[in-house]
Amino acid sequence: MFNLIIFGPPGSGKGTQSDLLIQNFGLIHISTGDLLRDEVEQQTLLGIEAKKFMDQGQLVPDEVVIGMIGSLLDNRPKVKGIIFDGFPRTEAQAKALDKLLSLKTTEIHKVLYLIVPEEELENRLIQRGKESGRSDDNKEVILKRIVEYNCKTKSVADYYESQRKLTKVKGTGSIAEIFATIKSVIHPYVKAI
Ligand code: B4P
Repeated sequence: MFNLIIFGPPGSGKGTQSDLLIQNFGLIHISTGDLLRDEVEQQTLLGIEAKKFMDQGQLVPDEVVIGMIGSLLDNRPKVKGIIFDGFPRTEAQAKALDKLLSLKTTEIHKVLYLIVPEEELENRLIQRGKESGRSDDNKEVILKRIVEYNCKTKSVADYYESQRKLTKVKGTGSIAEIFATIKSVIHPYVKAI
């Protein structure tokens, strides 16, 4: 089993590159952003609570997100590997993930850190907001999400650096160029399909 975290600030391309990884490597994809948006759309209790945080550009509380991932992993049969996209976003989430995976006698093997300058992040998300109408992709909320990332999420990279699992990847350039770099990093761990 090969477990990968795709890490980076909002708009760095985590979702975009995850889609290519699924197509090329047959890994299972777990995106906490997508899971939370599904809950919001279905107007579940969790979704109603989560929306309040998401619309303010804040992180959803750890216990909510960790609980969601915990039950998801429990319901997964054995798979070739998992891409975690947008999770963990705090050190508490990272430690909880290590625990959940060790119960399944597995671990995180690699963390890819997409590096993108702040101005480019803002431009990408403003553009996506125009095209998709996502309620958190407007300038005011985008700036709050970037602050939240800098305060609570960025340091998660140090957690994985200390475990020697972190690889920084230049997240600017064409989507294909970035994916080519990612492929070269993960090839030793997992075969393409
Ligand atoms: P997410 O859904 O994870 O959203 P994101 O960080 O904004 O997007 P991502 O980095 O995946 O960017 P994408 O590829 O789409 O989170 C949304 C919210 O959910 C959070 O703010 C938080 O409230 C909550 N949440 C989620 N997980 C949580 C957790 N673990 N704990 C607590 N709260 C949590 O790319 C963005 C745009 O850039 C796209 O339009 C794409 O087309 C474009 N793009 C991508 N690559 C490009 C490239 N190379 N060049 C030009 N454009 C590119």
